[in-house]
Amino acid sequence: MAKNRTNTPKTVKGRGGETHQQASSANGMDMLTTNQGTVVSDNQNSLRGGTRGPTLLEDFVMREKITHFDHERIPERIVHARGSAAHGYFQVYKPLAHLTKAAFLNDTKAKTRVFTRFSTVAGGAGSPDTVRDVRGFAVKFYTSEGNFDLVGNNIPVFFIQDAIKFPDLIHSVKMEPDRGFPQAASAHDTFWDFATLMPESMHMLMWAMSDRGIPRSYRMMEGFGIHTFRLVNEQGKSTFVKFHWRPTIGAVSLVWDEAVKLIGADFDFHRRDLWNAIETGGFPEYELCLQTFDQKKADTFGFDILDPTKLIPEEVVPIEPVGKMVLNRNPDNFFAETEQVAFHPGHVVPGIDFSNDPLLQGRLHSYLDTQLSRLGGPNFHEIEINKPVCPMRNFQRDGISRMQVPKGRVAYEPNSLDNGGPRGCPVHGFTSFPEPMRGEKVRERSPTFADHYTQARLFWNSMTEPEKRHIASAFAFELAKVETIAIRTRMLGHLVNIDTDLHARVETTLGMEGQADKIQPAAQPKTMKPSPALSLIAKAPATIKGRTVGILITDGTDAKLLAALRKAVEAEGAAVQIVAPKVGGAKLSDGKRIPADHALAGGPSVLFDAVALLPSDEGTDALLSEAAAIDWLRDAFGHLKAIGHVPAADALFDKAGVATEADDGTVSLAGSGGIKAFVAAAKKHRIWDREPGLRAAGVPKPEKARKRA
Ligand code: HDE
Repeated sequence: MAKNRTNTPKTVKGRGGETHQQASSANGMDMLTTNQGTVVSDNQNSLRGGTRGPTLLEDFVMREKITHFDHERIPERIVHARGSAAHGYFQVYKPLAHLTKAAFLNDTKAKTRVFTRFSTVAGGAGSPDTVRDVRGFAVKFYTSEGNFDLVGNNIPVFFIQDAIKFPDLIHSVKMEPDRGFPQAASAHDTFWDFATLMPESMHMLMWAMSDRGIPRSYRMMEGFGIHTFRLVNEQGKSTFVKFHWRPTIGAVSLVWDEAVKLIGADFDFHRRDLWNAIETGGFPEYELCLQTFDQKKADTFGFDILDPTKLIPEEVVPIEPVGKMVLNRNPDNFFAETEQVAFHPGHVVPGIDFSNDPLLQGRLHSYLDTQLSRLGGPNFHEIEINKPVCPMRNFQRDGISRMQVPKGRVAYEPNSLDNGGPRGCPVHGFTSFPEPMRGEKVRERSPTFADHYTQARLFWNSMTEPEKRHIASAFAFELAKVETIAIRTRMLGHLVNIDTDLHARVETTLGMEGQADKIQPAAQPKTMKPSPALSLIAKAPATIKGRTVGILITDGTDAKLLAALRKAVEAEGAAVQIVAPKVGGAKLSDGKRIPADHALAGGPSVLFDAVALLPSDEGTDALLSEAAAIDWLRDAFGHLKAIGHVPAADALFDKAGVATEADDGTVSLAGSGGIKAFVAAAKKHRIWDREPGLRAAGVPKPEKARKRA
């Protein structure tokens, strides 16, 4: 057979009569075959009756190829359709035997393989990345005892308390069924109609409207398992647990105007960011942290640990870092891996167990069910990305796309014909924690789930002032897109119950003072002690590690300064990207030409975390008539970024209406210490003090006005 397939260079005729040297033959590469293994002679022309005649039905090569193509898509995920993933590993810091018998949480030497998929929730598979939405954070651990999936989000609470409401929630946020829009957006009537009729969603709404809804990068966001789970140790002792992921380079977000503009500048911003970081060796890392507690402690919380709309403040139960996940390899094939990966909260290993959270309980049904339609049948566990790495044997048989070829007569158990066959094992097998059960069969929610405002208020009270502004303006933005006035006034009524300052900011930004509905809470909200750990800004590390600094250059840019700036930025673990009027690059002051990463027209400043403008005098003259250059600077300023500049750029600042010494984020790079000061400013991530001078939305109402209202 091999002999028949030796490569002999071959010249084939193209459609237009041109000739192609067939790469496979010419380069000694494998020959192209059909799916049945027959070598294809010509992949350019279908079989015709005469060169100008009809295509023949007989052409099995073309028909196989096109039939396969016609069936390339599988149903996209009904939620979390848009996502990106990466391979990596997880390693535990020290054995957790006191908490769990799970092997991968006890063996400090084991590098457990993982596959992690990040996603948005509402949009379709082709929707943009930087929309306001919750992000999925799903990790598949291929452990020595089977796959464990931690299928979480970047927000620690959820909209609803009971799985039976999930289809309603998702239908309300998806495109409205009659008109087919808006895509990937909560800012429309049906979402807010539903949410305002479901007071239990109030806490989650606060998070979704906060900066958490617009993360800067999948590499820079936290993850949460949300529900209370159980860890069970060798002695059978159960400990409640909440799972957290913390990115080691800090969690930071976009600003709203930037997120909106990014949708135009780079539809795939998060996907590209994750891919590029891994390709260039900047491997994303996240610490797995646990909050563990027992029932006695839980009884002191004042809320129900089975209620997924509640979190446990870290100040009440500290989080303990127990291990690290490193994502160090991009998928080889997006479809085969990222698209076909099947997560399921029910994929657990001995030592990890569920609680009775009614949302979690419903999820335990949904994820297996959804794979049946998405992946075509019950054998999706045989797809490469879903296969456990430990042995997998049982008597399940057949079904669509069965890959395994089980041997022998026996497909049942017990059997006496196949004594070597697999049997259940009470010692190593998964055993459920024997939680005592009692109660009547009811469709009823526990009264301990009734408080819908206390933690929404806790979240608000734990925010810094910039974060409060963003939350208030996000509510106002979304409600302004809601056409039905009654829905807006209903939401204003809920905001009164959450916090009067928040309500005042939103009603003023909307211009709807005094129109809030009166809403009687089911349980009177309480005021909890603020939890500073809930604020992103308060705990943002001073770093530019993993960030990108965009530098605008022109012909004649000071080569020495550029080199020094690049060195300083890269020394901090950040990347530099060069933007020039033309992608061919620019000739620097030393006569050398350097290429650009972006042409100015395709490299707006929204793509970068901090920017520097290093044009020459002549370069500035040319940039003054480039709207893209003015927008570059204006947007960087408006998006509160650190901006380094040289005196030659002054005229550009004038034209953009930005002062060269506007604040400590606009830094002259010319003098000594300029680069250091710029890096220090960039490490703040944003110059928050600049914001009130730029945007009135969401600012607190003057005290007097509030009292009057
Ligand atoms: Fe999901 N969810 N979900 N979800 N979810 C799915 O499973 C569902 C919920 C989450 O990258 C689906 O394979 C129900 C909470 C992530 O492939 C589906 C309920 C949390 C992903 C499904 C919830 C999540 C999904 C769609 C309410 C955070 C993407 C396709 C009871 C803890 C996983 C699929 C990936 C995906 C059902 C609520 C996280 C339909 C019924 C709460 C990260 O099975």
